[in-house]
Amino acid sequence: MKTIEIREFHTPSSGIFFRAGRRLLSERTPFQKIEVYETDSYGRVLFLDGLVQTTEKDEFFYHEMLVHPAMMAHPRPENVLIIGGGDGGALREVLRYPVKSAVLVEIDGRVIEVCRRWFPGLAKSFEDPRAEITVEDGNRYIRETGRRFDVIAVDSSDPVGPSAILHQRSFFAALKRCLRPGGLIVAQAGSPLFHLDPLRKKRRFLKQLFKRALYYYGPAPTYPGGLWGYAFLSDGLDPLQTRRRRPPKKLKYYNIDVHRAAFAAPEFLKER
Ligand code: AG3
Repeated sequence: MKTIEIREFHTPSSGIFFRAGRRLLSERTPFQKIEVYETDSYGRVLFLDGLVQTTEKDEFFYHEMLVHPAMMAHPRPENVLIIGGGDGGALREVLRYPVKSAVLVEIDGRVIEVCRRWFPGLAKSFEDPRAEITVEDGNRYIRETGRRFDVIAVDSSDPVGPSAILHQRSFFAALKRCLRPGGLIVAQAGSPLFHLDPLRKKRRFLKQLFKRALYYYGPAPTYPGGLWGYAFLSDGLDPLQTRRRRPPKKLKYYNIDVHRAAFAAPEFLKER
């Protein structure tokens, strides 16, 4: 059988490769290049501009860890906003809670359509009546909307291309204004192994903007370094305060013990 080999370089001399049986889709949109491959080991894999965004096999680590620490830390998350996340995975996790609405703002409508077709396990969340899908520039949306949210999750890609702005100070300052009192923000924050400098820089401005700017970590087998960082931002809520509430059923990674452990700083990341 003919196979295709696809790779993402994480550094000039290392990265990840997949042998794919089939290329299911490759297309250029006004924003980026979208590709979907069928692989034996990871199932379907979604690439944006050559960077692995999600795979059927390991997406649960990232989507559960992006969403549940925030949803569990907030006492009553009713209105949720997701910036990016056009594959629907973060939305699926948010909708496991009894929220009133979950607004997803994705810049590239084609990502949503492609994932509806090729990643039904993620994109089924789009059919939920509580989901409101908006195809728009997230950075513009947060500056123009009058809506306010209890939890905001930033499910961006790397700080290049259309996602670059979603890693900047001005974006987080504007995002903060979209919070209801007591609200909180989580954002994917890159690889602590390979993106430590930008992580440090970001932490500096986040600490100026929020009373609490914490990092937590979780596995991400197909992302650079295999360990992923997330920022937890609030003006009050402490993610480590124990709650009686139970997490949703049938998760694959997250639980209360994982939650606590995720906020522990690994030795190599402890601040000098
Ligand atoms: N968002 C984070 C993707 C980062 C991947 N980076 C990389 N492969 N270099 C993922 C979106 C999934 N909802």
